[in-house]
Amino acid sequence: MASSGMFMIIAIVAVFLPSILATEHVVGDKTGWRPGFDYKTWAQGKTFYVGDTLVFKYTPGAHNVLRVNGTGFQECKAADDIVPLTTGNDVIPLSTPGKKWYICGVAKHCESGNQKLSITVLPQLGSPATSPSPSPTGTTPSGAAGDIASRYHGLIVAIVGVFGMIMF
Ligand SMILES: *[C@@H]1O[C@H](CO)[C@@H](O)[C@H](O)[C@H]1NC(C)=O
Ligand SMILES: [Cu+2]
Repeated sequence: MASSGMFMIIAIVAVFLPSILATEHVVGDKTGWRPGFDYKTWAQGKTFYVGDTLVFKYTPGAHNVLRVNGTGFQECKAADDIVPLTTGNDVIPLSTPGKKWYICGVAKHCESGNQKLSITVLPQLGSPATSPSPSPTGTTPSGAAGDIASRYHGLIVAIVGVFGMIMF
């Protein structure tokens, strides 16, 4: 009979793994944050989850990062009271789901250089709003949630479910 300590360990891993595996997205990858890069295509190849972070890398002073709304994104305009990020290694935690928009506020980088990023942040599977509670049968979400499950959460739910079944 396997020890319940084993189950405890797996349960603890299941709880903490999402934060350990939270993805750091370096905007533009090796290119970083500058005009003339296709951030739209860059973002299309990625999935962003609550708990992940965005990192904007650039030479300090050459660019900045402004969080804007959808209108500001289209028009390359930030609200007057928005404080730009300027360190050149700006880390932004994605703490809520939904659409997020960022632009560079230096010169005409946004207007002329298309230096702007729009992303959609998905809720973390495992949060009460989206997650079916782990069931003893170890079922994983399917359909629309399938791509989320394919990352790691579904697997963890399945493992915990199966072990729970074996041990109790
Ligand atoms: C978007 O931000 C601008 C300020 O840049 C503000 O005037 C406008 O009301 C905002 N729009 C929405 C839909 O919140
Ligand atoms: Cu810029």
